[in-house]
Amino acid sequence: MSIELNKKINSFADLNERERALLPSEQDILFYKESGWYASDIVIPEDLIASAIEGADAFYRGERDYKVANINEVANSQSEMVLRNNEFVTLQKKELRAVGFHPMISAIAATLCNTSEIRLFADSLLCKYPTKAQERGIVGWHTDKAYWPTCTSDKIITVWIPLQDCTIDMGPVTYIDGSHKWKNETALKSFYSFNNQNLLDFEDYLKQNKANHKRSAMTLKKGQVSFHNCHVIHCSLPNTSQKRRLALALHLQDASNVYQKVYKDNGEQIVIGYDKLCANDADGNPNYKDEQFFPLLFRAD
Ligand SMILES: O=C(O)CCC(=O)C(=O)O
Ligand SMILES: [Fe+2]
Repeated sequence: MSIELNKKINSFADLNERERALLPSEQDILFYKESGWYASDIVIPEDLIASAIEGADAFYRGERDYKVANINEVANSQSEMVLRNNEFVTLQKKELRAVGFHPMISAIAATLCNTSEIRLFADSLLCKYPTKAQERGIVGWHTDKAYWPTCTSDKIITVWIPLQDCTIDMGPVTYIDGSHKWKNETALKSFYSFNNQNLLDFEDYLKQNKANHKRSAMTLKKGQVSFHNCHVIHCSLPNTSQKRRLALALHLQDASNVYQKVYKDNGEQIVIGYDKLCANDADGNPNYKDEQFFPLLFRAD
């Protein structure tokens, strides 16, 4: 088992002509700015997805291709709970890395964020099994940035890669269009937390305050990928189909992102899980450019 990361840094030059044609157009970039999300064409080859599914199953059986030192403090579900969440899987399993670090993923992210660099921040392998009577497997309304107050950048982007066709009954990720523009509305913040299984209070708020909002469910075909800005409010509903819904989510930093010290109202410093994993910089603060956990994936040379 190797502890070496694949050090290949992709760039636009790694895309073939067909792939370049699938990059977001000027109009797509405008759409992303306005709506806060973008769904790509089919950009991940079918064989890579088939192999990622095998890689996910092997990961669940406990197999690893790369060893990551001190990997604790991150979600690592051991059982077939209705919503299974395992983090930093691209650093541990080669087939999941092949999809997550695919040059098209970083190239689209860099194009949408208008950034010169894309660096990993985190990833999650999310398996949503069909709903059981007691457990419904909801991801409650949230913004991803709410988990990372220690990040300076408002451009961090999440990539959601379903590993099969995702139909509406499978509980695809669902965005509120344009909700990244609500980021300074403090009244909203109390509603969302990652495993908030109660979607109703926020629904009431929306009814009263955002009557005209539009929701977009990412019912994507296998190989399509959706991208959302870290301030976009989103959730996912129960999987009422008969099949499991497997998705790889990647959280990517743009070039500007660095660590910042932040404090709770009571003065206590906020420390997120990743701060305890990564190396420190010269000032003793978490280094969000740590090559082990936050490798550089793309440079827009
Ligand atoms: O896969 C899901 O249901 C939710 C994923 C999510 O919240 C994200 O990708 O940011
Ligand atoms: Fe999310």
